[in-house]
Amino acid sequence: MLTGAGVSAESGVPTFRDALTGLWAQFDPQQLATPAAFETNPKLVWDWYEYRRSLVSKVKPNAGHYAIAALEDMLPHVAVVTQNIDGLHQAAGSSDVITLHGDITRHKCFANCQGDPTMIDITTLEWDQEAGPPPCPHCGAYVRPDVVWFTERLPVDALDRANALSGKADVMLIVGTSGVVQPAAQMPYRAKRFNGAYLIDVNPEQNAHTAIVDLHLDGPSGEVLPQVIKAMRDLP
Ligand code: BV8
Repeated sequence: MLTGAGVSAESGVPTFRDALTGLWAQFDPQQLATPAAFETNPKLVWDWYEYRRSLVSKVKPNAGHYAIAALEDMLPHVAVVTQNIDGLHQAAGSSDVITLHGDITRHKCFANCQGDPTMIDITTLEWDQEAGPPPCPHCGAYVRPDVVWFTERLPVDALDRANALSGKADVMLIVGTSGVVQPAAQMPYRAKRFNGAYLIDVNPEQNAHTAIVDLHLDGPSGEVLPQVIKAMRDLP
């Protein structure tokens, strides 16, 4: 699987562009989700992630996440490569999830003062939350969310494993992604080029991958994927 924000839309998690509401509405995501933006205005970026983190803490996986998890009992090996930072695939029971862009519930030192990554448990910290991000208890640098920002390198192990699995996929289900952000958007091309994989896109809209897929399932993943599971179960 390659999944994006669309698979979590029916759980109430705003897609990346929709998350730009209220005081963040006037910003382009690539302006906010960058180390430069955090250095320039740590409170603005921190508060945006705290807003999204509070949203994610209130939602549950939807039927699309559960259908993806159910595939594990029906197929020899299912892996989920996700761009999402909401942890909903894991919450739905998917056991092999590669989080290419990190996890909004985790935090680390912006300077990685104890080595990359220097994870920080913010529940153990006391600070003036109105002032923005807490200081790192080791070095005093700001604490940041453990997500991959634009211009930052993806976690090497996650990217290597995602590339390896994509290169030997027989089937790739592409769910809920506009297919714009790199290198995640490369995975379907790798699957097709290196293993002639059958590509299936689940998305109510055309997107950057529509041109290369073998099958486009035009609908919300929370409705389409349970039907796919049912059809597989009803197979003679
Ligand atoms: C890097 C974490 C380099 C933080 C994110 C090559 C060409 C051009 C540009 C680049 C390139 N290589 C690198 C770049 C730059 C950049 C990039 O790709 N820019 C794009 C915009 C052109 N990439 C990077 O900077 C990456 N880093 O390359 O480092 C490097 C290399 C060496 C040394 C140093 C550096 C890092 C990219 C990661 C950025 N972090 N997220 C956070 O979330 O805040 S990206 C973030 O945006 C998400 O994780 C996701 O990846 C992306 C949003 O895309 P989608 O998930 O697809 O969501 P979107 O809203 O766009 O679309 C939703 C879709 O769902 C729609 O199609 C909709 O129709 C559909 N949908 C809606 N409802 C449903 C549905 N589908 C099904 N069911 C529904 N119900």
